[in-house]
Amino acid sequence: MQKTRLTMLATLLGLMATAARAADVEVLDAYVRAVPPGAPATAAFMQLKDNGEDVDLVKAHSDIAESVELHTHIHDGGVMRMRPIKKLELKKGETTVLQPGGHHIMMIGLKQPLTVGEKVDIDLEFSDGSHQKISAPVRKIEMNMMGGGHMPSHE
Ligand SMILES: [Cu+2]
Repeated sequence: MQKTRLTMLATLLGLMATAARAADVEVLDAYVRAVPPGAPATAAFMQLKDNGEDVDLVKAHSDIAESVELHTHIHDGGVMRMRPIKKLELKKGETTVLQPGGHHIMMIGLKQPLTVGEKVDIDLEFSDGSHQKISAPVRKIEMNMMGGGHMPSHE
């Protein structure tokens, strides 16, 4: 390939990045928890690596659920409870982990059964208005890590 071409491309990309300033978030190891048929809700987990400036994850959308919320867990008198959060702050250069027992994307009112291995489309919306579409496979999660194996409850 010609060097001038590469230089031009690099310049162009540089200009675009400066102009748009869209969130530069790398989504790693995304997956959706497999749930039994008829289960009312599930959750999506992933790692969000912020390669750009500080930005917040403010919303998530998916066609498989009636509503999608950002949640976190808190300890409340020895009980783990889920709480909706308005945003998930991502820091420049850092990786924020969404995992069982921690931050997660809650999908409430499932419209269809989830089959292990099936891909679920999720649209992530950031505080700068940009969106990122991801495709997360449905995966079985062993729930014994939380001691007792019961699902954390909403209040
Ligand atoms: Cu939740």
